Amino acid sequence: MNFRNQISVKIAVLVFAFSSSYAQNPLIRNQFTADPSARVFGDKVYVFPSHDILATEDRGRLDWFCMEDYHVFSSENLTDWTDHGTIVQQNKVDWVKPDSYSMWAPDCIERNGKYYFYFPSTVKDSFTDIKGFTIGVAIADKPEGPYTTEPMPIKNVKGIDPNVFIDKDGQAYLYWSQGNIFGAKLKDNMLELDSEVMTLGELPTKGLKEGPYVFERNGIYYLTYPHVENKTERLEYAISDNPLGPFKVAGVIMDESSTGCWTNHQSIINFKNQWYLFYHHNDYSPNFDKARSIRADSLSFNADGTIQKVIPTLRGIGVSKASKEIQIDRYSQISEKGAAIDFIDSTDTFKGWKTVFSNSNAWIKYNTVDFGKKRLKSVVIKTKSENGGTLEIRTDSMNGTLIATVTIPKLDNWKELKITLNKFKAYTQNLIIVSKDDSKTEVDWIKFE
Ligand code: FUB
Repeated sequence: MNFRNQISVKIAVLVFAFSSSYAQNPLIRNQFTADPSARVFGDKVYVFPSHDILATEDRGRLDWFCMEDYHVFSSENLTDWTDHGTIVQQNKVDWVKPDSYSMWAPDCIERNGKYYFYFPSTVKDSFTDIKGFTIGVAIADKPEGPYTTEPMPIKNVKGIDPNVFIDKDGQAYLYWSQGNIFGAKLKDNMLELDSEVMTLGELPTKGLKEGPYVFERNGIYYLTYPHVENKTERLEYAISDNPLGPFKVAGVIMDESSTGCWTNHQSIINFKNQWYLFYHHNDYSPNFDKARSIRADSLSFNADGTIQKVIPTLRGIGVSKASKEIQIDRYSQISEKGAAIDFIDSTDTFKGWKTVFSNSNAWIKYNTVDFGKKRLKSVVIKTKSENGGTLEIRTDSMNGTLIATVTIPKLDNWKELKITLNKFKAYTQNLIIVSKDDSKTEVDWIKFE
């Protein structure tokens, strides 16, 4: 490769590695992601998800999960996520069957300044006495890598969905699943089991259980897991006063998906004194639920330590900056009639969504927008309209302060219109966009300048 080519490859890698997406739900906007394992390392949240891709005739198994690598993402503010690129690939791990496309749900944990990334995959034929799924480890000095994979998987582990928990006394535990949920102590080297494998058998006996994720709060050990109680997975939890149980089933964290996504998969973190649930849904692939996208919503505890059910939202978490494009289709609330969400281009769902207003007084509410304190003078709205229309932008409620009235001419194609603000309201505001006529008017995003 000549010098010029080397430079352009380096630039391409840099652009890719630091590409950001501006998130509500789903968090990642340019690729499928699933099974999020979120971790707080230093002052950032890192998410280690699975990476769904679509199978083809010569890649994976059609109509099934297809995963060949892992990326890691990080954020300081839960709004802007940085993709640090690929950290582990199936064809670069000694023990992984390279055409298995089975790099399922992973986890990562820090110990003594090293980052241990645990991932399941299908082991090469006659590589160990285990057939099918087992679990391996890759180690790095920084959460974003580079990771070096161990040549052999962890001995005596058969299954998927690894999760590692380190207790206050320094003892580490590995959990995984294969129909049931299993757990064992890990040695200090984080690479070998240090106890018998236990089946955590106090969980529901009927219906698949997988995806364990354990955390501790106020002396209570929470074992969270997706479980098929009815038709699809819902997120449940059990509690104990010991990391390996016995556990007592304690409740549901998130109900089954209302649109039928068969899997869900969770992790729970506390970041800057707020608890968050990370999970997934097939937002970008409504007709195929093996191509999923990670999401996050806030989570709260009752005084007795039980978990309040989390209702999935599109708005998700994080503060949106008024000066960046605000995707109001990731709404906090929407009127019952006259406002709907649709893909901008159903043949390329990663182009995202739009809001479609079709009735007078239809509205959409978008919470937690930071206007800062420096006066912003105008609003820019990317819109189109069949016959022309009027939208009001208010803060707080339908009767809140009217900050702009946007008169939109008939527009067959998307156009960015800029309108002077009537009023400026500083700091954090909730926005309400209200249609003032019955014409079909569409909005891609709005921002303030
Ligand atoms: O992503 C593949 C599998 O789907 C995961 O390992 C399970 O937890 C389920 O989410």
